[in-house]
Amino acid sequence: MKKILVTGSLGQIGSELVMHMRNIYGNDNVIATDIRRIEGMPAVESGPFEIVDVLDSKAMAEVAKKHNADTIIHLAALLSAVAEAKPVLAWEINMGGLFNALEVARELNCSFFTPSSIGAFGPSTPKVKTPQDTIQRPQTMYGVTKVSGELLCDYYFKRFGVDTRGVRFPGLISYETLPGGGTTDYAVDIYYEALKNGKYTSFIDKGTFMDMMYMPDALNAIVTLMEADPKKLIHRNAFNITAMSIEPEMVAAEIKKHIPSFEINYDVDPVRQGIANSWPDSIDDSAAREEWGFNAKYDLALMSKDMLEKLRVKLNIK
Ligand code: AKB
Repeated sequence: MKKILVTGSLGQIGSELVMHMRNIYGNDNVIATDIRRIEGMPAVESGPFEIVDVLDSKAMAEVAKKHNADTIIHLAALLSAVAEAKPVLAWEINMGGLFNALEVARELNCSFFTPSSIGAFGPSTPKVKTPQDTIQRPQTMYGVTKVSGELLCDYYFKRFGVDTRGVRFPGLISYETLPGGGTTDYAVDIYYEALKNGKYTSFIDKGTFMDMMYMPDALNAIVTLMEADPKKLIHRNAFNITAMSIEPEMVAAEIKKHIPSFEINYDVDPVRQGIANSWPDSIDDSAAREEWGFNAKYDLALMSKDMLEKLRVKLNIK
């Protein structure tokens, strides 16, 4: 990776990934793009930034050519809850954007990364230690776009030789940028509310296990996979990766170690609960460990400590 173009770079993953990769590859070598420009954001201010709507394939190709991109990290997509509320738009953005980005990668001979998700599984998938290769019949529009995306990336590799790679991300937790409209968002909101109000009302019910990961591990995973020896990659586009399988009571118990008066209660959102119920409780990431050495550093305890410390500073709470 020498010149890396990132789409959706002001979103939850992109805003941190751009800064992480600029530290590794140099500010000028990571071209941040997004559908809008937000002045003051580090990804906008610290290196090249271009407005790109991923549905405008011509504009995307022009920007990639202008900067001599050799790698595309395609992040622009709608998350699960928003996609369920706006399924037509979700198909357009998640599939149309991906198709356009893959075409640019094909034309310019770029390496390519795009994330899939635990949302690519469905109710008929084995729920515990979900295998790398298994039944994928999701019943959400998000899931449909994620499985289709995995297949499309496989196709571009096999048919056109595009060096496509990807992971199935679990819920991602970070203190920098909020996720927008996911099912796993409770696991981010809870830390903000713990510090601001000392209590949290969860839209996901107690006992609902889902895989999660702290953002630093997710950023490392992207870079490690993209730098991995291609000869060792058997799965390429849809590696299961995880750091922890948790449910709301476990997060609350961890927060209580730092804020003893913290309280959690529940007002379950049937849509997001339904989505969560259709996802695995835990996934098996042994293929990622074996093929490219994936290894998450943060467990729930380490992540919670860091989240609370960093958010205290960000929110200016003593
Ligand atoms: C979501 O909840 O939609 C995402 C995901 C797990 O893909 N965080």
